[in-house]
Amino acid sequence: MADLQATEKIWMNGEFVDWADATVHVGVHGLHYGSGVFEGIRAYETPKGTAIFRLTNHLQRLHDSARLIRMTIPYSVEELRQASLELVAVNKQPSCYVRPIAFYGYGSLGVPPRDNPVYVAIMCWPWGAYLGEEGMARGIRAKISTWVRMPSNVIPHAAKATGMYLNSMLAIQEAALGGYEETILLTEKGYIADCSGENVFIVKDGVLYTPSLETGILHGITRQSLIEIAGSLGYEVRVENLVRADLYLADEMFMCGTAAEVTPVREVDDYVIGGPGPVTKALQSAYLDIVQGRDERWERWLEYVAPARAKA
Ligand code: PPE
Repeated sequence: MADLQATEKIWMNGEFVDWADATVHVGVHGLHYGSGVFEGIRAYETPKGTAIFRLTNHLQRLHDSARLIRMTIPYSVEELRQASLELVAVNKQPSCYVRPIAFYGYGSLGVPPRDNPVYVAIMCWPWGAYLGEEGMARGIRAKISTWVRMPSNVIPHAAKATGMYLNSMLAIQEAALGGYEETILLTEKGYIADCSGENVFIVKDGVLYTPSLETGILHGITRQSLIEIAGSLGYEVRVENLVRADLYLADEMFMCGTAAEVTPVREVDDYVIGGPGPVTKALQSAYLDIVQGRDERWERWLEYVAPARAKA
């Protein structure tokens, strides 16, 4: 994973500020209690200029996440959409990762937020292959975590909430210490949920399978996009509960997410699944064609960055 690479500006509470000035007080509520929501979005270079993939859908999910934690974001989806497009333009990034975040700011401390304002920021920076170029090409080694996915009656999973990621962090650290590149979390009942930052698919006898939303996974926008793309390529996709043996016996397996895109998995818990298979390769290349504007049938998912209007 790449180190955070600074760009020029960050959009913060309605204005563009210099990267180094986008700071908060150590007393902000969000820092103490993980009371925030965020998004991960990618902008890609396309033949028609830079476009952000499914930007509006991501920002709608940000608003939904906030609603689930009873937080009101003081900017509409449309305002955040304009801010994101302008930010990418102002920072002159042909392709980058875009990270909006909203959290309770400085006011009172104590668990229930009271007069705390909601701070909103959007950053963007270059972020290469999440699980490495080699992982994209050859597949990664994953380990099922001993940490269980936080049940949806603990924190609702449809919320991409900052505090939730402590669960992911424990799981990925455990896997990394064991020499694996990613981790897969199970539900309390032992069903496959998702990874530290990706959803999961397997292929068996030519059919694609992915866990259902009832396992408490994040409603991945990449997962949903791939279900539609796979359908258009003529593959059958079944959304159903999977157990670990389904992974060990899979013909193919991959993880997907905004950051990870479509990353093949070649081993799970040292069971060899094998290098990227034909279905994984077909979906990976279809996805990369779509996000990079090489497939006009999916043009509706691309939101173009106009040239910078004004420099803040
Ligand atoms: N599950 C989890 C737990 C998750 O964090 C992500 C995204 C997904 C599934 C896939 O969601 P989507 O991006 O909508 O397809 N993880 C984001 C954050 C990664 C990070 O390390 O930070 C991402 O991919 O941007």
